[in-house]
Amino acid sequence: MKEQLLKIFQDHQGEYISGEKISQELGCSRTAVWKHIEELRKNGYQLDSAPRKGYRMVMRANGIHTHEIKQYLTTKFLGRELTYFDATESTQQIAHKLAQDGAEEGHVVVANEQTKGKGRLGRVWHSRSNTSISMSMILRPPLPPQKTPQLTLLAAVAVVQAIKKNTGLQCEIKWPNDILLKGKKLVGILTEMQADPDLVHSVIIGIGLNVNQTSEDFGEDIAHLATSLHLEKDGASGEPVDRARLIADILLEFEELYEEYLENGFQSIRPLWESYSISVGTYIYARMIKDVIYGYAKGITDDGVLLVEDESGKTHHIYSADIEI
Ligand code: BT5
Repeated sequence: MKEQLLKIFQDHQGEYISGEKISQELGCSRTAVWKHIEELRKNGYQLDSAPRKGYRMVMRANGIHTHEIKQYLTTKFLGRELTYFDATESTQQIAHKLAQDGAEEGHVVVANEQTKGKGRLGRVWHSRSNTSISMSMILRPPLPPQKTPQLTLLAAVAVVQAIKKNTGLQCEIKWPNDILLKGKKLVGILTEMQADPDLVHSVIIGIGLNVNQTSEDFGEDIAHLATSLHLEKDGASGEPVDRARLIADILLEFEELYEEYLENGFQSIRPLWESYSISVGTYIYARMIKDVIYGYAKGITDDGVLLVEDESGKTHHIYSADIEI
């Protein structure tokens, strides 16, 4: 109901709509309309009411509750089942549990704040309340385990395209899981799976995105390396970016790429990924747990493995590393 009500206000931006018209469109009583309006106000929406005119939305709340995302959602299956938290330790943790309990492909977990967000290798991911996006998608692809790193690359392409559509900003992908804007980290992607040696049960793709943070919102440890869409858009002077719309667009972009990928394989996605990548065609340091390789990044294989040629001409297959350019 709240989702439909938000849609009505969206279709009549800035205009008054009478309580009667709303009750007709929603098929409920005037009292029920009033109750829903009060709930929206509690969620942070500013709604004017005027005698004989009705209600008018003055300010959106920029929330990411299920109904706020669903008002924009146009996917077939991805995000149709959504679990939302005001705050949770990690959406990744919740998604793993849901997947174990049999959640279907396409179920998405979203949080307004994470208190124990995870990066790779036990690192921390900071997700502040009200300003960031933290979400985990549950997939059940018919793939062998070694192919699943490709899904990180798909997710990166989806996020870059959705950001471009929503803000006009062009981001860059740093293999394997970072998205940068003007050289600073904007997005981190964490792909994990539940699998037997030759069978994938589920893949959980976690996406952490800095949306409306100001510089003061980043702690000392990441202030020098992190940025947000708000900081880079219109010199931080513009309206906050609508997080719900951005989530809906990321899900749509990902769903389209995923369907294309399952049908035609990675070769149809690769040109897109390469066009946004800054880690290919240049000299890099690849830092692994025990080793560092310096060399020319020649490209990625169809399995998403980075190929680096060192100074002796030997080509290394890099499965996971931190890249410095
Ligand atoms: C990542 O790890 O970049 C993957 C981050 C995935 C986060 C999502 S949020 C939804 C889901 N639920 C979770 O609990 N996790 C996923 P990695 O490549 O290891 O990078 C981690 C490093 O990024 C940290 O060591 C910091 O240096 C830096 N960092 C942490 N928070 C950041 C932020 N908000 N913005 C930019 N950089 C950050």
